[in-house]
Amino acid sequence: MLYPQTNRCRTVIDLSGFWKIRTDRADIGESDEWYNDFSYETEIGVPGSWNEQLAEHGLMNYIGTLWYKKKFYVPSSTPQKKVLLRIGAADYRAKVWLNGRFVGDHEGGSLPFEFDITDFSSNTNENLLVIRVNNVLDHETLPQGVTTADFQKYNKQRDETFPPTNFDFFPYGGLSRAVKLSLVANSYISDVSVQTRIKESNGIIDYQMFFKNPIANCELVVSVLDGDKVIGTQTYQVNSNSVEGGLEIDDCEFWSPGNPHLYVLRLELRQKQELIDEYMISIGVREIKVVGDTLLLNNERIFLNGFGRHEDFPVFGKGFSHPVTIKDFELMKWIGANSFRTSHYPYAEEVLELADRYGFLVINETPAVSLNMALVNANTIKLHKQIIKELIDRDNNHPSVIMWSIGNEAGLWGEEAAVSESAHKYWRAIYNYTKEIDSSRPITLPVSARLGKQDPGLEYCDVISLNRYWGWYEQPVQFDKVETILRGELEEFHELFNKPILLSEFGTATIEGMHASYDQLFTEEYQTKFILKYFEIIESYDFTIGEHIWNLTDFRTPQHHRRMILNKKGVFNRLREPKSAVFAIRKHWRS
Ligand code: BDP
Repeated sequence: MLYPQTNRCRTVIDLSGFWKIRTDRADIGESDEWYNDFSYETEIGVPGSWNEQLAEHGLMNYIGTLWYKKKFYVPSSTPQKKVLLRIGAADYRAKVWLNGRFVGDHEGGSLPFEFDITDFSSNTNENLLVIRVNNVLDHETLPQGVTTADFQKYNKQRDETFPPTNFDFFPYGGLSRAVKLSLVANSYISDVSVQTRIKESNGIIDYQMFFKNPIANCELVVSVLDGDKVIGTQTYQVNSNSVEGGLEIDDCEFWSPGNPHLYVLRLELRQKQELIDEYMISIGVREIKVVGDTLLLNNERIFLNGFGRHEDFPVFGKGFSHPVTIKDFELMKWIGANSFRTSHYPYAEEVLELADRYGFLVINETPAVSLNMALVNANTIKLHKQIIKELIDRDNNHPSVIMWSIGNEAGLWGEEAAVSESAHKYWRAIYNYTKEIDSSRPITLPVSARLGKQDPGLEYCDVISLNRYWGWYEQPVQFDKVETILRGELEEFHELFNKPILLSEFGTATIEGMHASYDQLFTEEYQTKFILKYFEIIESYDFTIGEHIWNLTDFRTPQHHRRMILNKKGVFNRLREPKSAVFAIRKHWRS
């Protein structure tokens, strides 16, 4: 699925703005036919989560159904015949109606979905778009939901959170990314998949293009542009729904964090001399691979400095914001980071587009966070595969994406099933499926300390990712023990698995303004000392390939006695103001 683009043949209409909503606490909207129209309760900003925006309407902790509506016109003056409706993300599931007719549905937050609404829309009258969004999670969703009964079953009453989750970030609801219409020709380019390779000093681009409704005597002209200059062209007859081919760039400028050089691939669909459709994508030529216990970018070793993050900001919740994205990228650049992980779900596409340009290396994660392996079943694995397919289809062309993370910390509740043969079967299947779709990128599966060396996440990955909190949750303040335990684990896992190791999470909750002259949890000094200690240990081994601090910023979590409203492990607070650790990190990473 292509990101909407306005160009010589396409027009995008962005439906961002104020939408009208109605909460459906009793879930009667469908039987009462709200899809035909409903009397609205209030307005809401889209994109944006409903929680903080409408806290005064009782939506702060709302888990349930909310109906959205928006009216729009399709201009009759444009020559395009097809109308595509694309919803950037609906957390967690959506049903869509246009002018009272059911258009389709989608399960899974954080990923876009698209419908051809040509036959549903009018270009003479006003159209009414109605979307039912529901954020209830259960045992078969990704992430999984959890109930009070589950907490009791696992003897975790004291750990109950509100809203209940088995993960440590807020379960926001709503249309968190833009809803857009694309007007395209009847016969149009529907998808593009690009892979790049290095052949000595040349770059090779292999591609596959897909079309909807191809017509006779059509050709596809593929050009590579460097700035304004066309440096290569190929022409193909379009006889079916797809075309495969490739181009070679002589003396290619390879993409890397130090030089994020982007070429443009321009596709023109022509019939005789008439241009029917076109699409442009930026591409970076680079290769990423794991060789032995090293990670190589363009055949050179690369070390990842960076962060785990969240899509989280006051009022917007998970809602995409251009300024906040720029701010976060500037902070990461300023501090000397070269990478981040999209913990714990796919981020907005604009984030990856910007990462391509800034030169950040991204570990792109699925929303399979803290899977309770006693609860997974055939439906979970089916959905997990569907999400991986949608994620790779969406993000495959970004040079910034260097790794897929197929989950995070399965078996967090210590359930026996997490190390059973069925857990192995599950992760083996997910790992193999991901490789089948994209063999060009390494795969990882970050693990907690809970399952030790038994963790299937150490086996079904190309890079071992460890989330470690020695010196915080365990052995607080005892840095000698932290050193012994962490070194012991790193050496043991390297010996056992001979894979590169990334410290994908480590950090301490830190309240800005708290200080102590001795080691004291929650102080700014403790965060600094902890992070520098981890750096020292991680960097003393050749087989470690990176250090990702948890977290770039503070973020909202469900209510819980272990959290002061937010998870305070950010090195910047939720408003992006620095805690003092950032100066020590910056000095270290930039030297
Ligand atoms: C890790 C999780 C992350 C949490 C973090 C923490 O991967 O989502 O926020 O711990 O406890 O286990 O802060």
